[in-house]
Amino acid sequence: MFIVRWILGRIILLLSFVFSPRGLKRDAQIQQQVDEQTQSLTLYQFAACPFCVKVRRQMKRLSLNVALKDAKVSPHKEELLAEGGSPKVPCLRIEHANGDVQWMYESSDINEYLTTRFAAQEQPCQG
Ligand SMILES: N[C@@H](CCC(=O)N[C@@H](CS)C(=O)NCC(=O)O)C(=O)O
Repeated sequence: MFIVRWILGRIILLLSFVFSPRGLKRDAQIQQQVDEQTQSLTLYQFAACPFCVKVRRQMKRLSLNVALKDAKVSPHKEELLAEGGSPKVPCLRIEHANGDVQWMYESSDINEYLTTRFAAQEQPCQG
């Protein structure tokens, strides 16, 4: 069973690499602002988890530089369980401006949050 899951994981990673989405292009100044905002985000994830791949692909599409933490290894694994409340991945840790920390589970919810927050910050139309 472990071998089958391992092979499936490698296939997922290979397909994701081959069909890697294009990242949207922003004006350098806007991208810098986005990079500053994404410093308060961290994705707890496993490399070959299909739900994590789904979120990472959306981050690539939106050109978001978000820190990744492998939740299979210490101390990230323990952090996720103790602070997030569940060992499940993907989980997005969001540090709000007022210092509050939110732990967002569910790949669809994470992608919706990222899209709502960042998709509008694209390269403005020229002319
Ligand atoms: N519905 C969830 C599914 C996430 C999920 O099943 N993640 C698996 C890894 S692929 C996991 O965290 N398993 C470990 C656990 O449940 O403790 C999503 O879309 O994010």
